[in-house]
Amino acid sequence: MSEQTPIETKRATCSHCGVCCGVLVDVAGDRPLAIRGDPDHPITKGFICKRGLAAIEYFDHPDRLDRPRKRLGGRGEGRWAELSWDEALDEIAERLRKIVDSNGPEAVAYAAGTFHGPDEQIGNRFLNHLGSPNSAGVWLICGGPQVEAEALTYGWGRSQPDLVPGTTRLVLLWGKHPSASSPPTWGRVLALKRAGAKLVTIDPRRTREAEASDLWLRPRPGSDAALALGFLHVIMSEGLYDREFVEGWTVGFDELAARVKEYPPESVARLTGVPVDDIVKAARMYATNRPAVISSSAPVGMGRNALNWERAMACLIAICGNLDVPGGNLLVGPPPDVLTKVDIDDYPALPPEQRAKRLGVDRFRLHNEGYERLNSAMRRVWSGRQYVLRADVGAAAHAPSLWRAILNEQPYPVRALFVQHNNVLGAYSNTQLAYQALKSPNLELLVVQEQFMTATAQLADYVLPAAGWLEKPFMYIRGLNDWMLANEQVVPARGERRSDYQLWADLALRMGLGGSWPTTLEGLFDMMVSPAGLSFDTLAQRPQNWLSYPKRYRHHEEIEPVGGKQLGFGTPTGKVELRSTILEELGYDPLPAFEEPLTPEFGSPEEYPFLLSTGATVIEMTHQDHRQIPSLRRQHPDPIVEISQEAAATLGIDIGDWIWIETPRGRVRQRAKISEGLHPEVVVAERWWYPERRGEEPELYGIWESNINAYTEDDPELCDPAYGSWPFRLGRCRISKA
Ligand SMILES: Nc1nc2c(c(=O)[nH]1)N[C@H]1C(S)=C(S)[C@@H](COP(=O)(O)OP(=O)(O)OC[C@H]3O[C@@H](n4cnc5c(=O)[nH]c(N)nc54)[C@H](O)[C@@H]3O)O[C@H]1N2
Ligand SMILES: Nc1nc2c(c(=O)[nH]1)N[C@H]1C(S)=C(S)[C@@H](COP(=O)(O)OP(=O)(O)OC[C@H]3O[C@@H](n4cnc5c(=O)[nH]c(N)nc54)[C@H](O)[C@@H]3O)O[C@H]1N2
Ligand code: SF4
Ligand SMILES: [Mo]
Repeated sequence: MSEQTPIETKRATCSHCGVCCGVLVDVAGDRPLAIRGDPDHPITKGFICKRGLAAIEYFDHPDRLDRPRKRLGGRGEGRWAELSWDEALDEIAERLRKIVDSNGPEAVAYAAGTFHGPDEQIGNRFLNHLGSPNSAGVWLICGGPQVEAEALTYGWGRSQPDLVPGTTRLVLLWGKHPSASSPPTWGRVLALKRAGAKLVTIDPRRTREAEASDLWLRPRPGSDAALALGFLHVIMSEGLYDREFVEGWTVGFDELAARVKEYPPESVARLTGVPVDDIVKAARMYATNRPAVISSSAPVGMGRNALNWERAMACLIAICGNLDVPGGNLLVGPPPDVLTKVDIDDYPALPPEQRAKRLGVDRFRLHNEGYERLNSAMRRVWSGRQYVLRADVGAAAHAPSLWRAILNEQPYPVRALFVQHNNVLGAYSNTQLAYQALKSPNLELLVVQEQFMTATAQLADYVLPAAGWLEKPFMYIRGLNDWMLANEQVVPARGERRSDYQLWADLALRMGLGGSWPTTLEGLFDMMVSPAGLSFDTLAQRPQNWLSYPKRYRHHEEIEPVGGKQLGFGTPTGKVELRSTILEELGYDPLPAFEEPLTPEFGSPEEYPFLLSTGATVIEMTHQDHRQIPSLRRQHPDPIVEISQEAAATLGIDIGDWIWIETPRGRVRQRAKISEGLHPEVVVAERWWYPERRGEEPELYGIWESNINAYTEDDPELCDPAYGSWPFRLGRCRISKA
């Protein structure tokens, strides 16, 4: 950079996590110099966290991938040849064509992680046009169960906490840790509290949220569905629900009332470990302090009870009159005049006979038939718009079934896997099985697009360098937000880094796929905003670079333009379905219940006395990302396992001791943190890898040494029976000093 290069300040959107904070970046030529929060951003109003502040360190990191590479030796040997993008794309397209010709398009699968930029999971568009139903990924254990449960119950997407100071009277944080996972939201919760709202937290750990609460419940991990049914029991038997709403707008109330009779507080106390008085008190507080908001975790309570918990919570919100009211849980839909991520994914392009081949749907039927039924019900309230529920949520391939299909070639061979923004060997459960699948000769082609070498990338045939969010334009319309925002890229992509979208556009061209494939991400964004008479540039450059839509409440009371009837809900009955028609039609229990989440064949309490929870968010890292960023790593140098004071005393463990955490599948080492107030039966371990170690086999950055996900369960028996979420946060373990 020359002395004279002028410094310009550019607006951008941090995409290190889904909070999407607005930031200002000082730039000289093609170099970002400094970053800070943007006080004029409509939502985050100047907030920036440690990871956002470290974004330039991330951009400049010497280990960032800058050139495509191709494997020379065996998978994991670490011998690579660099090649150009064109060479890599030509070769990949050639191999892909052969695979599709011999095995059909379903032999091509895709695994993508959580939000890391505006083109997240954009490969879905390619798969739909290729004819493959096998887009897997993390949604089934991230926000998926909540979105699905609310869609089944309300016919609407995921409800948004409408935190309104002076209006909202209670906030219930249920397995939610916003002080780390969404600090701007935590700020709003604290402001509400100052304005007089009550705060209730339900978490096995004594978090900051728990400490700030008027009431903290400390359930055993995995028992939340029982707790929610216990709340329903109290509220229904004491008549604390909203009679008018229940009578006018719900179906299945009597059946639900009969079901929750099986969950009196005394039984629920035994199942959850929460005292009877606290169960009753929390239920009464939630029902009587209206309007109240429930903000629940994306990734809690998975496995057999994923939908049970989310459905029970959806019923609670509805019967207490907190649904779609000011200060409650608000229903929001896609902006009316632009195309969203859902439209761009283009699910209708996937032929019905291919949808039926999706891996896992023989068992987890919501992901095929259920999705079609949801769509036909929901489109009525969505002005005929198709598939407003994201297909990667509602019609996803089941990742544990994908690994098994690769290994067993059943029900058919899977020959190619594309991975984007997803460190497979750390993200899923039982990742030793995922590892075997990625190493299997049955998998002829493994392509990983990444920013850094990871254990997953080490096993790839091609590793392609990914541009980060400073290097690509931003425009994000999840589909269920009431606003959207656009900004230009801050700096040109360094080296040969490219956006995730670019890979698919270039491959689509080579494969001669249908659909429109603009050559750049900006071009794709133009396509999305053109119905509003806008172009990406005009929106990104104007002083107010966002579109927002006025909040609407009580959508169900609106009058339909044709017929003059009230709109109702987007379910088959047009009402809030406490008893789900779609679950019943598919042969599942139509009412929420509680199932024992674990059975002794997956670890007996005698041999494995602790309940294992994994991976609550920490502010200095996003999942497995940021381990290599020095300023952040210094604050969290080692994998941390939280144990209770009681367990530490019994086992003679001190703060900072390395301890073994052992499940029936194997053991990992992490450093003990004595977590004051943690449920004494509970151990909370992390996912971890060591970017500073050797990447080649057998080390693979120490992925087997400290990554708890290597040894958790993903057996289909333990997954949600209808939706497929695996029990990634729940197992049994024993611990000892290492
Ligand atoms: N035990 C346990 N397991 C869990 C969880 C848990 O709490 N406990 N949480 C689950 C949840 S909710 C989620 S969402 C998943 C997350 O799991 P993943 O989606 O795998 O998340 P990350 O580890 O954040 O990111 C994966 C990789 O994306 C790369 N990356 C970052 N930005 C980009 C980009 O723009 N393009 C490309 N191509 N690559 C990029 C990073 O370098 C990183 O290696 O993990 C799940 N797994
Ligand atoms: N800093 C940071 N922010 C992030 C992310 C990140 O990795 N780092 N990831 C992003 C993503 S993809 C997601 S999905 C969200 C996740 O963020 P959140 O939805 O807030 O979820 P977590 O922090 O994973 O877990 C919340 C709490 O659940 C508790 N918990 C664990 N098991 C149980 C249980 O069985 N019952 C109950 N009631 N509580 C339980 C944990 O102790 C933890 O405090 O955060 C997003 N934001
Ligand atoms: S990483 Fe931090 S600054 Fe970036 S979007 Fe998430 S919360 Fe905001
Ligand atoms: Mo997530």
